[in-house]
Amino acid sequence: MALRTPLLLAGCLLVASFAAMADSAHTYAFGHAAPAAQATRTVEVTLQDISFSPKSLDVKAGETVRFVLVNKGQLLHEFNLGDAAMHAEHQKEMLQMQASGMLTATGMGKMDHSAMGHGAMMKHDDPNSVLVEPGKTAELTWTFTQSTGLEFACNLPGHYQAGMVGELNVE
Ligand SMILES: [Cu+2]
Repeated sequence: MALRTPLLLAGCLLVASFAAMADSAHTYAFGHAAPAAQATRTVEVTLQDISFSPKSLDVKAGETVRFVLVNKGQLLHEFNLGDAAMHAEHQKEMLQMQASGMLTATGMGKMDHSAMGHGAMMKHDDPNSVLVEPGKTAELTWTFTQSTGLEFACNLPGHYQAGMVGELNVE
């Protein structure tokens, strides 16, 4: 039995890394994730219950921006870059993740190995999004490639509808 657990873990990691590779191949018309070292500008965004500060952001096409995301609330929040249609889609996924126990109101749910196959398919690792637990700080660095109108949003169930969304103008 001593050998069995590491083997199982290795299997899980393998599944996870394949999924991550598939996801990183996913492309976005408005840009791509970048290493923080490439950023030419840092923007701090505060996440609260339930809003963002500042409420809108302006960036330039071609700019690589390091977003520093400070969760000063009591709830789990997300910072997600996309257009309104992308956010609507992601909200459906987040609802499923919450229903399955992967996400709770305040953090990531417990990992249940019996649901591993299911969980790997639904895990939250989109390159344009980061989850920030209460009291924590996270980062997302993104290169914006073309001028467009985007939104930065929290897609946790009910948060977008409660106003946790801001305009992100790429000029
Ligand atoms: Cu939120």
